[in-house]
Amino acid sequence: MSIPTEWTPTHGDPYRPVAYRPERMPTAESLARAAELRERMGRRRTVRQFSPDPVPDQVVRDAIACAATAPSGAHQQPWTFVLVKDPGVRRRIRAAAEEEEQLSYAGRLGEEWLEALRPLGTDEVKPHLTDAPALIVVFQQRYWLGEGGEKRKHYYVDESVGIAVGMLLSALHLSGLAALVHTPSPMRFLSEALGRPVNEKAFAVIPVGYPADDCEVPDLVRKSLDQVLVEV
Ligand code: IYR
Repeated sequence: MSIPTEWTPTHGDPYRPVAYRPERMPTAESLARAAELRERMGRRRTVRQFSPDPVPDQVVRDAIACAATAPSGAHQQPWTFVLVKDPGVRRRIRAAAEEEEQLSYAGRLGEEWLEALRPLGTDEVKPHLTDAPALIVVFQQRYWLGEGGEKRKHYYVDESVGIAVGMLLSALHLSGLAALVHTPSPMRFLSEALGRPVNEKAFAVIPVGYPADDCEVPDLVRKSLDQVLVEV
């Protein structure tokens, strides 16, 4: 293995392969780990009622570091994670999100969308944005912006950031924290509230914390493996 160095843009660099020889996991261990992981992941629930109890900062930072190991188009790693703990900033984000959601739930979403959401019990009130002790606001870098203002295309940005968010949710859950993927629409206000550069676009707001003592979740059933897997 080469010694890891600080990342700098690799655009146009030659291909420089290095050996990759991970130790092969014995099948019995693979089976045991896979079954355990399936069981643990099956216990993850999206939480909308959070305890205000603080979470260990390092657990959240480690989860973000896990997310940032995601594969990405041309390895461009087109993501920025903004960790917001400041109560004033969280209050401003909540106020702006609720302003948009009021319009959404009052009709902007349309009847079909509102019916799809009904079993989830969501509405325009978003207490999780101020109750959860931390928000991770995920931004996608739509293009690369150099210090002198040069721009370069980024590829498969939605897919890359989506994969990273999946890995973030897994890492948070397996580290004992609850989370919610919140996508207020439109999300432009987040760039302003967090002073992000023009090449970044908000992707999701992820409140993180512990479930409230009286937390409830919808009585959801997941599709069975048979319903989602086709083997050919
Ligand atoms: N963004 C709104 C509406 C919403 C949309 C979907 I699709 C959801 O799965 C849940 C909610 C909100 O956050 O309430």
